Amino acid sequence: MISTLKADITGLDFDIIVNAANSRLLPGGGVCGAIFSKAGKELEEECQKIGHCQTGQAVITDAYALPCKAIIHTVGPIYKDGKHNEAEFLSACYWNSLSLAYNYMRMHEMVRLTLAFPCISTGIYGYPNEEACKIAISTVKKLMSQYPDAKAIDVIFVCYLEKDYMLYKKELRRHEINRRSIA
Ligand code: AR6
Repeated sequence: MISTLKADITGLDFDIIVNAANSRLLPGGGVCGAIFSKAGKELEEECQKIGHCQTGQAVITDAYALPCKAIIHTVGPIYKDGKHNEAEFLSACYWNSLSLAYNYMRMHEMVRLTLAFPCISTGIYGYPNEEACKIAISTVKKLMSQYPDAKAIDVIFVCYLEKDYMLYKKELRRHEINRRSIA
């Protein structure tokens, strides 16, 4: 199932939450800063051992003091003008995070898994919100249609801002209407 929620992602006890990280896996600001400060120093230590993550890629760590079980750190693109493969990189963030979550689910012999995404790149990295929302939803839908086993993952788009929450609700409704009209 794919859904949306307006909340602070750091307070959620879903199985995995996703961090909108930077390539050096340092605390930074935004949702990343909040995740690092609530998870505790050990998260910084684990991230420094990993060292680096390229734009569009994702890595997984323990969640330490956070209520979730694990954190996936993915590095979104810095939005320039839309002509620097920003859409491909943003889509890769969602795709690679979902793939990691799927492997985690299999490795831990879980039947289902809950995965919470923030609106990657739409804060400090400046990605236009509506476009980012469309890419996020269409990427998750595409992966699930190519790999039906991944439907065991419940994806929750966690919006901090009301405007993102409205966008996600509208876009998810649009997909639902399309699905019904195809069926
Ligand atoms: N829970 C859920 N979403 C949040 C929270 C929260 N607690 N706080 C902010 N958001 P941003 P980016 C939303 O700037 O654009 C960092 O310094 C926010 O409203 O956190 O990918 C990193 O280290 C927005 O919708 O991430 C990188 O250097 C979304 O999270 C850089 O910023 C993403 O905003 C990454 O920039």
